[in-house]
Amino acid sequence: MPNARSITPPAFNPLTGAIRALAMDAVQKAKSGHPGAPMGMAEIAEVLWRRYLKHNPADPKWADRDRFVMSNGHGSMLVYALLHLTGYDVSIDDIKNFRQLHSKTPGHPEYGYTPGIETTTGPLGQGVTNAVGMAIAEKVLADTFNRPGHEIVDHRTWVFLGDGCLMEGVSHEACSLAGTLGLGKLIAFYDDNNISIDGHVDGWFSDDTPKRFEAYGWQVIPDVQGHDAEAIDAAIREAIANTEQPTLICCKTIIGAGAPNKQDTHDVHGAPLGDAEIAAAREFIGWPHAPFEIPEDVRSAWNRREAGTAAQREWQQRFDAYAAAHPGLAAEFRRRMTGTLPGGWVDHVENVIASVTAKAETIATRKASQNSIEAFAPALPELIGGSADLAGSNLTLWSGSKGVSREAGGNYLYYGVREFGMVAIANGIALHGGLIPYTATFLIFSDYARNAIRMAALMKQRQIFVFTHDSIGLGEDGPTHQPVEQAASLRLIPRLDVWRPCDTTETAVAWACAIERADGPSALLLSRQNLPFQSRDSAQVAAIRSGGYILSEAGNGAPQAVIIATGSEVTLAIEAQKTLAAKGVPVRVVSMPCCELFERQDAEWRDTVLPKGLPRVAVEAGSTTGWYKYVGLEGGVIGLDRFGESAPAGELFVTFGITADAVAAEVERVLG
Ligand SMILES: Cc1ncc(C[n+]2csc(CCOP(=O)(O)OP(=O)(O)O)c2C)c(N)n1
Ligand SMILES: [Mg+2]
Repeated sequence: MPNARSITPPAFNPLTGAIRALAMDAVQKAKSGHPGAPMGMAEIAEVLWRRYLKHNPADPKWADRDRFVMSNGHGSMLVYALLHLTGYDVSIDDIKNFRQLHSKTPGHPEYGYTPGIETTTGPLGQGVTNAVGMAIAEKVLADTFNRPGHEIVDHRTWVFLGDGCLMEGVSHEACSLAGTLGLGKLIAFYDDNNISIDGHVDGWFSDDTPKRFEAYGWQVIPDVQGHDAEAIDAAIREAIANTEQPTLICCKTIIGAGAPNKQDTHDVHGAPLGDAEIAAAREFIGWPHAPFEIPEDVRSAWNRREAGTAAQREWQQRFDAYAAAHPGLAAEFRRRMTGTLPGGWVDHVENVIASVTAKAETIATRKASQNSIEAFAPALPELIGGSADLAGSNLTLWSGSKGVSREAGGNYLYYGVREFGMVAIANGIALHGGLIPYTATFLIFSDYARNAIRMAALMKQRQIFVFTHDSIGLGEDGPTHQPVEQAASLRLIPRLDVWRPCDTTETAVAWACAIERADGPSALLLSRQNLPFQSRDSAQVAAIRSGGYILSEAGNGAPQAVIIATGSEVTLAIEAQKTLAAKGVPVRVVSMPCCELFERQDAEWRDTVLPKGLPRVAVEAGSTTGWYKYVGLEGGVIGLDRFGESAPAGELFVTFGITADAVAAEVERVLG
């Protein structure tokens, strides 16, 4: 297809010249990286970052700053150039260290490495989805905290995205919901350069993007000349004026604009330009300075420290007036934004766990989870729930749930059937601060959300995943819905705590630990079917927080073996223990609701629970592979390494040999 795009090329100036030079020089020095997007978006970035973005480079954590997300994260050098030029703690040496070990300027923007980076981007489509979450967080917090005459939460979320983000399905999930919720303070710039890695996109991406976003209910500003500062400025003003709808500004750009021989080709997407082309570009854009040299007048024209400090001071004065009028709310806002749990939390948790334990109910752990939410949420207003259209199955609603809508805030998101979007949106909510998101679907569909789960862990975000229907125990829905490998595969994700509680008490403790865990996400794998309550003394209840503990010691002498079990299979382990006891074989039962937490305990605890040299058998209705690290090759594992079947649950456990008798027989086999 011929390229029928008519684009006004940039009128080069020193402000955008600085961005282009830093991008091409840093990529050249690193011998890797992506100069195309930074050079193609230089004008858009200059207008947004110098004229509109509300931020203070001197305080990147200012609560009411605008959030900026570079969803096309491969263009990281654009953000690093902007952070450096506007005065964040990103030095020219940091820019020279682009893509080097432990630098502040990693290959893709990484949350926690660089001041001013709001989220980790690179996995295309997720940045804009995080941004939707940030805009939702702003809306919800504004609804909670603002009072007449006191708009203390009032900021925008800005996004850069490219063809790749729009091709990724998750952008549909998120932008569709953003339209429904009317997120008027969300403004995205589409870098419409007609290029992705394989070349001109006409052969694989011919959507009518403006129509697509109009259909979502967005305001779309089409055909903006992306190298014309005044056209961009006018589009931004139009976007800001519309407070009822999110806005997509479609900017026609030339990838790599400024590289005279390579611009507008996929060659500039992700490779250094080379010395000759860089020299030609310097000439072309009128940038005579040496690599990494920024003239003082350019530097000061970019610097935003003074303006940012003044903007923050103005906000602080308004916040002080708010605090005088509403001291309780102001204190609560500060608490929420620092992520501190409310006063009295520890006692509250203890009371909840004591009362759950006293009730000793035999119910499904998904129901126990709902009871936990019901018990914890009133004390924890930052909890914001949601499910991907399975509220009635995941049991994520509680009596105080209020749905977030176009008209109002709330504490519950009806995410619709959008698992990946849900978890990535919730990452944005967590990153924004002030809220703790929990999200839910069937465990089997955690695979749909998987990369966003991984991103939560990578970014150390507090998010709680409620994954119900955790095994063949769900029964009749059959193998499409029965998880087999999901528990094991979630345990492979570094820094993700995976809980599979066996009863009401373990479920309440799992919820408490997940809420208290400020530096990473937790997944709660919960049963559809009822599970018997296990009785414990108070030391055992306390030991649940160790991730693995002795639930039932051998009653008839020193244990000859240990059975390790999780979730619904704990009861099989207890039955097997009785069977073996009757045969004169004393065994210990260890409940292991959270392997990751168990592994964070000291060696003494681990050796006490799982003494060296004692034969072990593990039982879990799922993939056996991971359990061999606990039982060793001489140990035994009762599990499931094939797909399930559609049938009543009880029949399935028997058919697949996941029974108390099978566990007992396996112990006898292991003991020889
Ligand atoms: C989910 C995901 N798939 C693949 C990639 C690899 N990748 C990085 S950039 C890119 C092409 C992006 O095209 P576009 O967004 O148009 O960026 P441009 O080339 O215009 O800068 C791809 C496929 C990725 N980063 N994330
Ligand atoms: Mg592109």
